[in-house]
Amino acid sequence: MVGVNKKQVRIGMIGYKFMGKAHSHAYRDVPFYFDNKVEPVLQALCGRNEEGVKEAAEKMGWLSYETDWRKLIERADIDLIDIVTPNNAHTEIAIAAAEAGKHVYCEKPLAMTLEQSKRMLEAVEKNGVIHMINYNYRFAPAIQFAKKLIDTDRLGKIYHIRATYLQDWIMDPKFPLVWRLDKEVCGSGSHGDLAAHSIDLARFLVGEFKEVSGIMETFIKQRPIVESSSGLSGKASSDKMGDVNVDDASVFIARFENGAIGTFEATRFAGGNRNGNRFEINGEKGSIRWDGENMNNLQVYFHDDEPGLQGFRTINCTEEIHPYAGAYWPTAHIIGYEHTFINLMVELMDGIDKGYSPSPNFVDGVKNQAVLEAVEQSSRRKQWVSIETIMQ
Ligand code: SOE
Repeated sequence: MVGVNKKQVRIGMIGYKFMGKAHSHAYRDVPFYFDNKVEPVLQALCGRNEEGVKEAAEKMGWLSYETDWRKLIERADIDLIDIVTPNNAHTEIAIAAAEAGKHVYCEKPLAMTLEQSKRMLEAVEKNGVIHMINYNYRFAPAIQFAKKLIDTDRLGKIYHIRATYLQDWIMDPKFPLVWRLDKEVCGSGSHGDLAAHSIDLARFLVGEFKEVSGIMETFIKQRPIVESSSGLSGKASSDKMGDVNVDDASVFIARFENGAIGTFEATRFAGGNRNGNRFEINGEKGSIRWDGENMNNLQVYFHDDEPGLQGFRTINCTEEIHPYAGAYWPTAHIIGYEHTFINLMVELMDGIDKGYSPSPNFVDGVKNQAVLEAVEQSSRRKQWVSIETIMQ
C-alpha cells in the first residue's frame, strides 16, 4: 500500500523467521493506521536459503529478495537495513549498513557483548544515520501511559521495581540445542533474551541503573544436538549430546541512580509461564502493575484514594487518551503483541522524516548491554558490579 505524495523509506530486511514475520506485518500496518509523512516500503528481504527467502518474500509481500546481505546493503534502492538475524550477526551487518549510509533498525539485544554494541553505536553516529533497537514492549499503550503517570509525578518518588520475565519452553531436557542456547550465536541465554526486556522497561520507567548483583544458572548442562530449528522450536538430530553454554535463568538485584532498588528474574524454567513479562513499581504516592500477557491493562493504586475504596484498579488502556490506542479501534476493542511493533515503527518513520533517532536507539542498546554485562560479571565474580566501571 503506497500512499500518494508520501516520502518512502525502502526497507531491506535480513532474516525472515519469527521476528521477520512480526516486522513485515508491522511495516504494512503503519500507513494503514497512522498518518506518518513517511511510509515504509517492503523493498527486499534477505536470507541465505534461496527457496526459503523467496517463499517468505512472496508470502509477506516483499517486492524482491536477496541471498547475500552484503549485496542488499550495496543496493541503491534501500534506505534502511532491518536486522532480525540471530545475535552473532548484528554487529557486522549494522556497521556495514551504517558505513554504506543506510539507516539501521536492529533486533534486541543490540549485540553479544558491550564492546560490540559500542562499536555499533560509534558506526551509526559517525555515519549520521538514524538508528533504533526493537525493545517493542515499551510501545504497549499501557506502558506508555505508565510512563506518563511517572513523568507527571502521579507515583511520586519511585522506591521499587519488581520485574520478572518467565518462560518455560526449554524445560524438557530433550529439547535440543537451538541457536538460542549456543553462546557463539546468541551471547547469553534467558539473560540477553528476556532480562534485556525487563532492563529496558526499568530504564524507561524508573531510570538508569547504578549497580547490580546477580546469579546466573544453567540447570540442564547437556542437550541433544539440533538438526534443524526455527524460532522457538527445534528437532534433535540423534542421541548425540552437546554442552549448553548459556544461562537457563538469571536473577539479580539492582540499585538505580535515583535511589530506587529493583529485583529482576528471567528464566526459561518457570513451568506454566509461557511468556510472563511482568513488573510492579511502587512509589511514594502510588503503585502500578503490568502483565504482558494482558498487555492492554495497567493496574494502578493511588495512596490518596478515598479510605475504604483503596486498592489496585484495572485501567484498560484502549481509550483515545492512551498513547497509540486511538489509532486502532473504539475503546475496549483490544490490541495485541503485533501492535507494539507497529507503534515503534511509527516512531522510526517519524525519526527518518525529521532526522533524529527515536528512543530506544543504539544509545539505549549500549546502556542495556552494560547492565547485562555487569550482571554476568557479578555472577562470575560473586560481587556487586557498578555500571560506571563496566562502561569504562
Ligand atoms: C523468545 O524467548 C522470545 O521470543 C524473545 O526473543 C522475545 O524478545 C520475547 O518478546 C518473547 O520471547
